[in-house]
Amino acid sequence: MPTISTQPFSDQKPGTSGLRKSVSVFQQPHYLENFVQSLFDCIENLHGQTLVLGGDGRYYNRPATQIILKMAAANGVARVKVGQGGILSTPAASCVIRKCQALGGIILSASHNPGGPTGDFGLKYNISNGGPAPEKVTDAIFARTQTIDRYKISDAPDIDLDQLGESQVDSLIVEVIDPIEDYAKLMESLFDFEQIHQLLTNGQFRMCMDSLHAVTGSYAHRIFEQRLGAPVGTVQNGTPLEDFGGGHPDPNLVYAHDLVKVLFGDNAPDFGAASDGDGDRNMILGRKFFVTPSDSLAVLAANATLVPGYQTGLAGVARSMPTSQAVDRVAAQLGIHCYETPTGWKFFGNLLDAGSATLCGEESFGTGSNHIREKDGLWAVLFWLNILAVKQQSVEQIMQDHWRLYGRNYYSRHDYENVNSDRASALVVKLREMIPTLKGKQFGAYEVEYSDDFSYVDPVDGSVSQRQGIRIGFTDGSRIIFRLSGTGTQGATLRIYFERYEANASQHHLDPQEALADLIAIANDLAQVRTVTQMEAPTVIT
Ligand code: VG1
Ligand code: CO
Repeated sequence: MPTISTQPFSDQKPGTSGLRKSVSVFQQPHYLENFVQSLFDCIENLHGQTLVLGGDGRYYNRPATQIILKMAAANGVARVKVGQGGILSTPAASCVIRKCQALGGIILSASHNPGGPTGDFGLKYNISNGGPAPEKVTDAIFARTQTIDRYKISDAPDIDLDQLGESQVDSLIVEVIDPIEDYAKLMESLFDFEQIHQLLTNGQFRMCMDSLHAVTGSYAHRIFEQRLGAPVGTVQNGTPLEDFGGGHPDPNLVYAHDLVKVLFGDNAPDFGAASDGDGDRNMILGRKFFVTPSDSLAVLAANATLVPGYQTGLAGVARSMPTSQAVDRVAAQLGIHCYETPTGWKFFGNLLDAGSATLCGEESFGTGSNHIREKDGLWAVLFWLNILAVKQQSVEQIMQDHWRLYGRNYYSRHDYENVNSDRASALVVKLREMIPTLKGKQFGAYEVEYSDDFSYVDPVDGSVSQRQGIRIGFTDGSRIIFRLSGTGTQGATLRIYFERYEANASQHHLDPQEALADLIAIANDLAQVRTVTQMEAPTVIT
């Protein structure tokens, strides 16, 4: 079996969600191979095991799949289940890993980052629970990439990824599977498909699903149009493309502009949704109405018992630290615990495995549950449809009622993309220095109650993750949070998160940017954001 000698690349440290780099970086000789061999070297008892493999279909998905299959063969893996065409959405991969009790899986995706020859590519390893590898695993892989000097790869020919069924690369059995079937069955076991079918075919309710030319196109066609009977055309931008049609496959008000045009236009449908490159994010819209991801998580938690898969109630909920505290209020009402974790889905895995949390969410358009170990875009859309089918109310009505009951957590995130990395790091250092001086300080109507750099102790395994974002909390519960992105591939992305609680129902109709204007000004002032970023305004506001 050919063993190829190689030299380390210094930049193979996985970020918030796997290793993400531009395609041209991944295409360098030995780059992908080094990382995959480092991963294989870190997996105990790889020999004779089953792995799952698939990606979001972006440019370089197919060649990377062939390389990984040949390396799996050379490293003694017994069986790889690979999605047809090399495709598996991230949630579907998690579903398959769990269902076939695989040792783990490799997901090829840079998620919401643009694709194509000049876009990004990525690789993520998921462990046997179906979830992203925890930090101790990714740290070990990175350490291995720094000393690697050889990798093993079979010289067998490429296999046919389009033909369902089994074939062989040397002694490795490659099983090409339908990427949708197991996932669709799982969805059917959680939601009331009959009731959703009635809603979608009653002649009154209309929905629009925008797959942004990314991986959920085929999943959405099969589930919404074929299984649930929604009219053909319900799914738009539903043909997966290697470059996502040149767009950002990121479901927010900026990048999902086609959907926004439909839902905020004349004769708008009742419900709109979009998902990202690899299908784990979701955006929910009503007619001329946007649901923030943080509010969406709170609504799902408050209404979970209306849905068959969650009718016995929730064990607990979890949210990433920058996600708004809307779900905390629901948890308090339900008498269940709300966990606060660092950004990144990998931190939810232990809580889900331990049965401590049932629903999880992030402000970055990620929502999910214990049905798999990844966030799940179409799952969130089906969850909303199930609630709408039971309640027979509009999205806006459900949200207004929710705010009346719990109060509204005004929320927004401002991103400054492609900032000079040194300047961005300097900003964080300066804020860290400021932390001890802030408590008790008054900024207009706001008084600082606490300030820290968020640190998390995993309640299950005791592992500690430090420096996860600078928090400034005010006495009225408002928060400003600063952190640098761990998924970008160009310069640094500064994210600033704003949150303010409003109990008074007569104040629930404001534009979030207005409602948060004072906090936005405080953040600018404290961190000198404009000067540091040399930008007048954020590049993306969500
Ligand atoms: C971003 C989001 C985070 C999410 C991660 C992966 O990370 O903020 O909440 O888990 O992307 O999502 P960062 O480090 O750039 O803020 V995905 O759908 O890109 O896998
Ligand atoms: Co994603």
